[in-house]
Amino acid sequence: MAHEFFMHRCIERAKETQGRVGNGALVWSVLVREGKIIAEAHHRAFGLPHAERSLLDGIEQKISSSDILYVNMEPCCHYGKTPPCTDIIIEKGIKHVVYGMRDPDQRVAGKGIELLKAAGIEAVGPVLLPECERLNRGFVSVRNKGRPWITLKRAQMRDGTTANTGGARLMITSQEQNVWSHTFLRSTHDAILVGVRTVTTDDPVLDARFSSFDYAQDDTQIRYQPSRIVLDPHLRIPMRAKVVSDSHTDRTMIVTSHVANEKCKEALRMRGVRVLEVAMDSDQLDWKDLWRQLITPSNDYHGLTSILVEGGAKTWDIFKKAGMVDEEVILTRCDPS
Ligand code: AOF
Ligand code: ZN
Repeated sequence: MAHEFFMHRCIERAKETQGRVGNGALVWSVLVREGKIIAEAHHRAFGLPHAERSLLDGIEQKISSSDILYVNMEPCCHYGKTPPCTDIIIEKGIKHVVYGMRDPDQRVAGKGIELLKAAGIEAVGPVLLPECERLNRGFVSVRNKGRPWITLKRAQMRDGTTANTGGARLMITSQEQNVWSHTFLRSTHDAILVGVRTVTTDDPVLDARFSSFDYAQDDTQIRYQPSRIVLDPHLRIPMRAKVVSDSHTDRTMIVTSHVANEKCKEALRMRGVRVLEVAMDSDQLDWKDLWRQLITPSNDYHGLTSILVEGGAKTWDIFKKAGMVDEEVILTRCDPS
């Protein structure tokens, strides 16, 4: 029971790191002495020390043999951008580790747990496995399938219609539904994706402005803003569209083809937009190429692990036909109008 209690804490707080760790895992760690948390730390951002290392590096008290280290993912045992967490756990004299799930990264994949056990450390887990896997569904998807976790979101009237026939913007969801979807969908994915037609009709901002997440006790900003991805094979996006002209253009990625207008590409790049040139055969996306570009860090881009596809109808179809859907959420207007 106690193990679940502290693991739950790791999971809840690890959610705060959404959007900050690039293509990495959301990880939080707590150190418990005689039933009380005496220290906690997380993997703050891409390239920075991991949760367990941050925690153990920062602790001044001597570790006692009954202290328990909780972490929602198996401690790593590889040299990546930072040294192995298993090293510092052993070095500092931790004798009990409770982990939430195995790390699916091939460099770890159970070897972290084996290493701890071989060093005489008790390693207990998995604990709250479904919750831990749900939290890191993006990271697991990238490591196991080579593509981000994809959620499709649709808003529809009670009769199933989703748009005005004339192509004008149609507001379907209530304010309450907007708060829900900004809090539980937009704020829990690394990026929101739409087709260029949605941009030309709705001119959306694609942010999480109605999110009810705010600030944690330690001032960690929980509300982060997801990246914005526009599928635009022929580069039809108007230069006045908000996603390429507001003050957050660095959060925008346009997915286009190699043959689209070079001048437009350059103009967008000058504004700070990331333009991804993806192989396409008569509008058929080369998915492998797209996923590779989105999940792979390069220079100041750290990759992503989850995408919320918001529309419109053509874009949903493309994703559904290709089988690129992990979860589907349909919001239906509740009042009779
Ligand atoms: C942990 N604790 O807090 C995290 C882990 O490139 P690096 O060095 O940041 O390593 C990334 C890998 O480390 C990632 O793929 C995953 O296997 C693990 N993440 N492990 O023990 C942490 N974030
Ligand atoms: Zn680590």
